[in-house]
Amino acid sequence: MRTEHAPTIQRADYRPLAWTVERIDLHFRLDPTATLVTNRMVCVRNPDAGAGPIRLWSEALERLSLTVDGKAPVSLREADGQIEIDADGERVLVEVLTRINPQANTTLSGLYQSNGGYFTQCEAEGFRRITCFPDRPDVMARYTVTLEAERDACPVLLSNGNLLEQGDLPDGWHYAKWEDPFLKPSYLFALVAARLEALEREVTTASGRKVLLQVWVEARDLDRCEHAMESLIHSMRWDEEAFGLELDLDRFMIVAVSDFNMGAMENKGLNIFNTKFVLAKPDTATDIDYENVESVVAHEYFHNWTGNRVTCRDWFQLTLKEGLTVFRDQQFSADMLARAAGPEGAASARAVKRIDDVRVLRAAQFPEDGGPMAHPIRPDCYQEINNFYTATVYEKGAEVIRMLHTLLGPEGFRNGMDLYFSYHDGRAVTCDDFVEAMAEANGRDLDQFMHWYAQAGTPRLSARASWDAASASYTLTLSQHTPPTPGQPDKRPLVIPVALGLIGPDGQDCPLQLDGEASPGACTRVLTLTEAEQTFRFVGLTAEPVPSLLRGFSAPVILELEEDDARLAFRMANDADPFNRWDAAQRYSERVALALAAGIADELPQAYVDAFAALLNDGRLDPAFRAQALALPTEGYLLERMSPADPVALRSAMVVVMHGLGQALADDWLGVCDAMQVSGPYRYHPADAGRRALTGLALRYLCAAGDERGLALAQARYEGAGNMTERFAALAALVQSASTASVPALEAFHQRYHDDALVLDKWFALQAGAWRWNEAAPRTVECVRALMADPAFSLSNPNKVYALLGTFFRANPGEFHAADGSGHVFWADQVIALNARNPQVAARMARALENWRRYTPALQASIRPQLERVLASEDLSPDVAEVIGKALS
Ligand code: 0A1
Ligand code: ZN
Repeated sequence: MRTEHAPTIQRADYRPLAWTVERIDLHFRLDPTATLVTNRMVCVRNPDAGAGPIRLWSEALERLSLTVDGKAPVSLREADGQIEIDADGERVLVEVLTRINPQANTTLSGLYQSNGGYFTQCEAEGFRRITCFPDRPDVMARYTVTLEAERDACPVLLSNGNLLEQGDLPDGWHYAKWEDPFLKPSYLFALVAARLEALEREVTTASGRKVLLQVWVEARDLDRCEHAMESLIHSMRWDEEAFGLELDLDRFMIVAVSDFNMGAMENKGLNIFNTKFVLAKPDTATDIDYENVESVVAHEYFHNWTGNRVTCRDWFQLTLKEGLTVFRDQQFSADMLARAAGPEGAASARAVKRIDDVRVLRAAQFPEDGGPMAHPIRPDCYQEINNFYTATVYEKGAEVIRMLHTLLGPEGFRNGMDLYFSYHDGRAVTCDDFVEAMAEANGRDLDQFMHWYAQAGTPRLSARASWDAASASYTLTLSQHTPPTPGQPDKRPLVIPVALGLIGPDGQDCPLQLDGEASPGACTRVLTLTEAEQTFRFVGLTAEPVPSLLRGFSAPVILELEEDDARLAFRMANDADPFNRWDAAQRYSERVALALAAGIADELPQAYVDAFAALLNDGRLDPAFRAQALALPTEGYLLERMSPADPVALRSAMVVVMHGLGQALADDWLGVCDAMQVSGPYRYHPADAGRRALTGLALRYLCAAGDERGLALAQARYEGAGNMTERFAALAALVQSASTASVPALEAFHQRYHDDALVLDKWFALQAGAWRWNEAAPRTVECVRALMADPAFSLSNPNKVYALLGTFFRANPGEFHAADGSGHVFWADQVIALNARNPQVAARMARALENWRRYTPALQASIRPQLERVLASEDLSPDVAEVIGKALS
């Protein structure tokens, strides 16, 4: 474990290293407890830096020897995981021999074992746990790697790039030698040595090169790789067409591993994936799993250009690769959905994807931006970089790129990308370099836009409007304000693209004409707000319109607009922008749920039920869109809108809403279940997925309402399901009801999938997320505790922890925050237990309570001692210490 008091690292302190590495030759003799790593690296003076020693980082390494040009170094200093070596001349050969223990490495960072195989994870700072190295992304070197292992245990030996040679060694061992022709930073190094088999495909790139694609998995999973392979091929084609970017290697490999901290990792030519984002077959994966596999495969593949060919100068620039790559994978998924939907359905399909993305942003990033961990997409400081793989860096970062795309237009954006690659291919650069390329390619000044990189907090956008009947003009005043965040009391105005439409009383969009313009133009246009407040006057209207602001969610802001029930219902029915139509429904639900939670209302307004009924029964609307529009906002988002946040009161309100909509519209929901049946064998297709999603939602409402017909239908659908999507939706509906029918269904499900780890994750998550519909039922925390004793559960497997504990802490606030404080005590116990094994996973769980000061005084009083207990616990990792320290500060 590293030192408890991690120093804070400042972005402003960046300095180039005096010595970098030109070439590195690595040799591994793989052994479960005593792997020998020989590192021969050619260190060269950095012409961009002043004089200084060679600096190497080292963590959890047993160093057996270190020489410089074959001799013991004249002067070597070592402190806090850093080694400084004085060296003469321009170029020296540094050789380091280290011994490591992959079996004992429970952090899953560096070299570790999983199911008897060897895997690596080096981003962000795992390479220093393999060998001593200047482990920073601005050190780009050429790698050759030799792997030696016992052939029986590890018949497959993989590393980055091209296979140079392989063969037998004495005593049942064998070896393989790999060479990566591209310069890369150490965080993109990877090796895999395991008993795996591959699904292979040979494809031809746009320029006519033949390349080999492989998906490596355990033999029993070979029948679950086809979708990942197809997703990879689609991603390759898309990047060629959308950005003119081609695969640059002769071979591209994806490897699945069941113990992995994150989703996947873009190591050069050797992507390593959490099995959750590779494996899919109809009997075990839901439509959402299929969708996730496609987008994660795409995300990692797209990193090959945005991240690998052009990488980050330092970790503060993480959003340079992550925000951009998330934006790219979002665009890819939207294009794939639109293509499948055909010309008629394309717009709705794109909106469905946009809604998904914004739902994630609101549920995960908005709370982060309003809490003690709030940081700009390019942070100014951190204690532990692993804590900064956040929704802000990823999802808000993608929104910032999307705004550039909106402001510059698709062609301008593409020109900017082309210029970015032409300037920076093969280099480690900054976010400024990216935005400068965008500015230069478009002849634009983007200085003010850069504030998006520097300011934390979710901006509030508000609008005032006035209608002047005499001149038939509509004046809209938009203003912006970003609340203070830790360390940033004052904020400057941002560049905010506001896509807007005006809806006439007949429900039709009005062509827009600003005062001073000769004629009316399109019905949706983008206004660019750059000041704290700006006024726009629209003319040529015949009646007072209803504004539809921020269409397509054109900026990651909170729109503060007073809209009464009637106006929300009107926009739910008429807004031509499907995103805003969905958003109107979300806002309406928010109003209703928060009024119930506050005790201002005790039942659902009839107009609300009618507005939902109208959407539900509008057969012209795409089922996938209806499923989105009829789903309630997440509790996480609603708690953010509640002050003080009272998760238990909110839960009671949500029960009333689910029950009320389920009961009032029971016949309609049943009708939907009937009308939306999908015939034929399962295929992952958005049209079928939309019908299944709407059916699943219908079953949830019906079961929440305790409707007998709905419960019987869910049971029948569970038993007759021909695929996991339908089976799981029916099971989820039963679990989210007061009915005892869920008990045998959960048992049957467990029996059927008892040896399938990924499916069992669903089973754990479902129970951890269960609401308590019945006062007599045990508290969910007791179920979670009992499930931890299940032989399939393990605190050492991140997927299990995320499924059971993560779901309980993050997706079940009504139970987690039960008034007796049992959830909070349990949380502290688990964070402490995880801290000793896997600090990254522990820190993620720890973050579940960071926004504790937003809760009611009673909850705060229950949470504080638990935060303090964790902070006082022994051997606290810097990861957890940073989270808890900030929460308590
Ligand atoms: N770069 C990967 C995510 C990733 C980040 C850190 C990891 O270990 C600490 C692992 C993976 C991505 O964006 O997909
Ligand atoms: Zn990424």
